[in-house]
Amino acid sequence: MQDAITTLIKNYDVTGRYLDRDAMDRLKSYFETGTARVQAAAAVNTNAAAIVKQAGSALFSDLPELIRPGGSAYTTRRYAACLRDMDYYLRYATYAWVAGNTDVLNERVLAGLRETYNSLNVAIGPTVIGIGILKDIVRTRVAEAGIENSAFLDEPFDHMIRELGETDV
Ligand SMILES: CCC1=C(C)/C(=C/C2=NC(=C\c3[nH]c(/C=C4\NC(=O)[C@H](C)[C@H]4CC)c(C)c3CCC(=O)O)/C(CCC(=O)O)=C2C)NC1=O
Repeated sequence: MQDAITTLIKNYDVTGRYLDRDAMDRLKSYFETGTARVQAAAAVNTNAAAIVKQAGSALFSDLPELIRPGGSAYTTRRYAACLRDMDYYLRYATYAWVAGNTDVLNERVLAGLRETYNSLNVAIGPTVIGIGILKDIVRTRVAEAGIENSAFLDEPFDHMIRELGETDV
C-alpha cells in the first residue's frame, strides 16, 4: 500500500535523486491539505451509517428494478450485501483521502472486484451510479461540516468509478 509520501520517495530513490523543487511542491500541497483530509474522514466516520442509508435509498429510488424480483439487490441478503459494499466504498475513500493516494483502493477494493461481481451477477453499471451518489452526499456533508480546502474529496470516488466502469477489462 502506498501513500503520497512513500510514492514520492520511492520515485526519487529509484533514480538516486535528492528531493527537488518539484518534490517540495508536491509535499507542501499534501501537508497543506492534511488537516482537511483528516477532518473530512472524521466527518464521514461519525455519519457513515446515515450516509450509506441515504445513498442506498437514493440508488433504489433511481433504479427500483434493482430490488424487484430478478434485480441484483433483490432478497434481503443481496440488499444487505449491496449496502455493505457501499459502506466499503465509503470507508476506503476516507483511507485514500488520508493517504493522499488511490493505491489502497486498487489493492484492497478493486482487485478482482469486477470478476466477483460478474460471477455473482451483480450489476456493475448501477454500482458505479451508487458510488457517484455516495460522492455527492459526502461532498454535501463535508461542506456542511465547514471543512474547506476539500478539492481532494472526489478523487477516490472518481477513481473507483473509472476503474470499475471500464468495459474493456
Ligand atoms: C473491502 C473490499 C470488498 C469489496 C468491495 C467486496 C465486495 C463484494 N460484494 C459481494 C457481493 C454482493 N455485492 C452486491 C452489490 C450490489 N447489488 C446491487 O444490486 C447493487 C448495484 C450493488 C450495491 C451498490 C450484492 C447484491 C452482492 C451479493 C451477491 C450474491 O451473493 O448473490 C461479494 C461476494 C461475497 C459476499 O457476498 O460477501 C464481494 C467480495 N468485498 C470486499 O471485501
